[in-house]
Amino acid sequence: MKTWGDLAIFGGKPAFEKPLHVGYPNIGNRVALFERINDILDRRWLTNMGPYSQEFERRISEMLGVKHCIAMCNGTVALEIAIRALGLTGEVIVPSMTFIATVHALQWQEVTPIFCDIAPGEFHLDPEKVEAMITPRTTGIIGVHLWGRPCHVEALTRIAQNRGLKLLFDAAHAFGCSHNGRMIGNFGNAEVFSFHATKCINTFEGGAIVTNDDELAEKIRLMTNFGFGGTDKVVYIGTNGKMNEVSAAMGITSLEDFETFIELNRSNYQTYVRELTGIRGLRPVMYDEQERNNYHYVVLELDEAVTAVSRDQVVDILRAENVLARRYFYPGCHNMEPYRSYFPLSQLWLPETERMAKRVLVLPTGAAVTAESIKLIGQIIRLVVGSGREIRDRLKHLLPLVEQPVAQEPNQELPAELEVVPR
Ligand code: T4K
Repeated sequence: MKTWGDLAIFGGKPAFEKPLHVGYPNIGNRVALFERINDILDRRWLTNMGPYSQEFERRISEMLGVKHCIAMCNGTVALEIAIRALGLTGEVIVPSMTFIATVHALQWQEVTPIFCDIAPGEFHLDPEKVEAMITPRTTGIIGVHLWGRPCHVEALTRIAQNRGLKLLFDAAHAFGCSHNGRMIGNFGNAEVFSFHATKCINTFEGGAIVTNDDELAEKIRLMTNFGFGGTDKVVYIGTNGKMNEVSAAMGITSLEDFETFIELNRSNYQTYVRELTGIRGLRPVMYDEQERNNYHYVVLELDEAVTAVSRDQVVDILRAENVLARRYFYPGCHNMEPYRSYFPLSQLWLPETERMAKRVLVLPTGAAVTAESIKLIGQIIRLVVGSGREIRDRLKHLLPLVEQPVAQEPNQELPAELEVVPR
């Protein structure tokens, strides 16, 4: 058992020999995967809506009870295609408390992202603030089911219906989760999943758009394959968003082991909650046990006013111990380029996002950890918070390990390719 003087950040031996990663990939049954890959090679059908990609789509539709699933090469392209297929233009309301891809997908389509704050003490768009930010130029809302916890689906749906707006959900983190007993994937005009290596179901790189709207699904399929409506017949502007067969084979193999992945995540999450509950100034972010959850993101909220050590200091200390905790999603998209230059005053209307982005950290889970390693991580965090003042004072003499990017001035001279004036 360490004392705080033995912490690796002060020169002690790291608690873990090898780094423990957030987003350590789930692999599943290798034999089944290799069999499928051999089959792909034998068949010589490597991509372009092949049998594995069709099977992957079918399995997802069945699992979620959604009419259409269109598999994609990654979640970001899936967002871009969904934005385009929904006809979003002008302004779209979006949280800043998300991964940058949600926002870039809009800007990439030359749609202006309008950052809206999260609700106090929460992590999701505040529906009241969304309503207040609607202008004649607004065409849609993107809600994000952050860390697999569903956002305010009903309130956003009501607003979108009343105001004639499209509603898209970024469900990158929420595959296998439910809301009011209904699987995520069935809400809004469409929802987008990511199957990146770091997600609970992975296709190396991949994503999908799911929707119950036949016409929209048809449009998305065309857009995903260059607009081809038949051989040599292009009926629509499109791009290449297709999922290849090896990715689909990985996805199917992942799906077969999904319950095992979830069970491990759930057990890890419960161990973390046991180890980290009751520490003053710390709050594990809970899942709603009435719903289906993927338990894929273990998130901790830290109140520096109570713990004396800051969230960044805790992350530094953990990283020195080889626990590579992440600050998802610091510093908030509005503090990243090109958005901080477009909206230099946005911090003023995003106080809750600013506050929350400085308080949360995500801990390694899945196959990266064991119950023993979680207990050790819990002990380190307890120790650090228990000796918060002493550690804070001693850390003053050390340089931070994690980058501190917000203290710069907004970039006044953007590279030419970023000079897209918000329209
Ligand atoms: N919307 C939301 C809300 C999202 O969170 C994301 C993606 C998207 C949209 C877009 O979906 P995709 O286009 O990516 O399908 C990672 C992922 O690359 C990204 O997919 C994910 N969200 C985001 C939350 O996490 P980074 O920049 O943090 O990646 P990186 O390289 O730092 O890796 C993350 C952690 O995973 C590290 O601890 C290392 C570990 N790792 C990573 C890979 C690739 C592994 O252990 N093995 C691996 O193979 O973005």
